Amino acid sequence: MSNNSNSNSNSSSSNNNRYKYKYKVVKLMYKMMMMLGNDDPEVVNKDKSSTDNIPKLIEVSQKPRIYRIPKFLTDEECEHLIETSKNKLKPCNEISSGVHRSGWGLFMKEGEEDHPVTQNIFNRMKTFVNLTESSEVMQVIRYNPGEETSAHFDYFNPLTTNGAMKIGLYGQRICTILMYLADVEEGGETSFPEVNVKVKPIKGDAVLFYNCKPNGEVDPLSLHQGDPVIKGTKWIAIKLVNQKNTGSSAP
Ligand SMILES: O=C(O)CCC(=O)C(=O)O
Repeated sequence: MSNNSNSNSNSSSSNNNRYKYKYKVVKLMYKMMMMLGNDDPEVVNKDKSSTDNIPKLIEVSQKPRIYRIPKFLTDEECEHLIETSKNKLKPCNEISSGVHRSGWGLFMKEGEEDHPVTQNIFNRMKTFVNLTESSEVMQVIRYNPGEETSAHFDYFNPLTTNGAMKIGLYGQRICTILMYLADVEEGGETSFPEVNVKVKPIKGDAVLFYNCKPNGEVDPLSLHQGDPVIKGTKWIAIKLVNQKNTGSSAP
């Protein structure tokens, strides 16, 4: 009898140990999954209130995920980006392929991204997304009246050899942060024709949109374009946020 009770208590304590061990393994796996998940530049503070002194995200569309960020940049930051770029712009059709752009632009050199003003902007972006080292260098574009960018996707197409190679090298362009550096008198909206959304350029505001669905698949609804400017000059800065942390920048 006593032997039996001993063996019962032995087996129940070994069961307990087994459960404890299983629980620890599951907890560890969950932790690892969360750490891996942190590589995704997901939106992190959309519910923070404006009193936190962090620009607030306003949802414009759920599918695709589009957020407007009022007053993301200060006037001084907008002017800094315009002043440091305006004498170096090249016709966009010389610097981009596959998409019809008729504006003027430049890709910042990596050293230029080290400027404290730019670093400050990147730090602000990091309150919203996981800005990995492999994210591409910032681009500044100016459009005069009549100039535009045709409808396109920012994601690399995983079904093409070139797209798959770029995903391997730089990581998928999971989302895009587009900042407006000046007001535009008329036209120049950023349009998402698949969902009938138009974002008006307002100096200092930004639009953050996801090129991929939450499950990581590319999102065809993220098709977007820069409508022709009708009156005034449109200035934007673009930061493409890549998923993978390779320590290098895509061209
Ligand atoms: O000009 C815009 O509003 C959009 C520009 C754009 O999508 C691009 O240059 O890739």
